[in-house]
Amino acid sequence: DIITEQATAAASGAAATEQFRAKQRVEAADADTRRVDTLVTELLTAAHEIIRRHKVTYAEYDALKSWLIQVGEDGEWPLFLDVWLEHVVEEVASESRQGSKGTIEGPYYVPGSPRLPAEATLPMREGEAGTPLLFQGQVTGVDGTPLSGATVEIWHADADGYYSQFAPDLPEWNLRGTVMADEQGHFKIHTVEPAPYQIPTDGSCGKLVAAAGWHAWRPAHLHLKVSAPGYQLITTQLYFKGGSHVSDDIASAVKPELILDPVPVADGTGREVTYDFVLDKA
Ligand code: MBD
Ligand code: FE
Repeated sequence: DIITEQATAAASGAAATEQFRAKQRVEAADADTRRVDTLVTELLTAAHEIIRRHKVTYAEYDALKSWLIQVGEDGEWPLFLDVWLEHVVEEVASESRQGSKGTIEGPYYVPGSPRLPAEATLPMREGEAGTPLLFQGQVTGVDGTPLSGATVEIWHADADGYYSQFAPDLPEWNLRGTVMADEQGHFKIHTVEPAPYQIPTDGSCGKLVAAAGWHAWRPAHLHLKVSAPGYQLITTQLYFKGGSHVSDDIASAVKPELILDPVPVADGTGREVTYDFVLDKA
């Protein structure tokens, strides 16, 4: 494992690259020649047209070349692709699904988080910062059938916006867990509210953001993978109503159906929200 000892773009990028390699779905060698020809030809043709239309100079071409080299050296290809392209891949992949909305996975998922019972507190440090959050709900099929054997995998940033295994000095599974819902598909997860997340500003993606005059923020979010035997897994994220950057996510991954509106709990110690997941048959 790459141990993330520094809070730098290169350190989190190296960890994200290693995670991606471990779960990679398709090898280039498996690809269909005609499909590769079509997709790559169209991509290059689009680039050629942009170069002509904007009369791209050699200085700009060289700036692009050195930036692309640097993205690789920083290990930021997973970050770049997930922030600026994945949302459209997800849109296409989920076109025909009827159940709950999904959205992008992003670069910071790690499989194999600790298995927890239907009501559980996520692994966290003593005195973990952030407003306590009770996130509860039920997993059903499209026809309303409660799904026994459902699991709710959840991972999210801490109150400083850091993900365990991608930033230094955090316990390995901090704010990550695999919750086994009960026979009726119910789950109750105790955690803390995450902070908005700023993509690393000291690497090549940060350089692009600054050069283009953009901002680097994602709204605070919970990441989830929800599944049950015989049903399609959904990968999604949930956001918080009224939070910063809900309407200008750098990763374009917010959908109206994914916005939570938690209410204060009676004893005043935190907030709670109910959100149900509806899965399509496999
Ligand atoms: C994140 O936390 C994230 O969810 C995405 C999609 C990209 C960068 C950081
Ligand atoms: Fe995230």
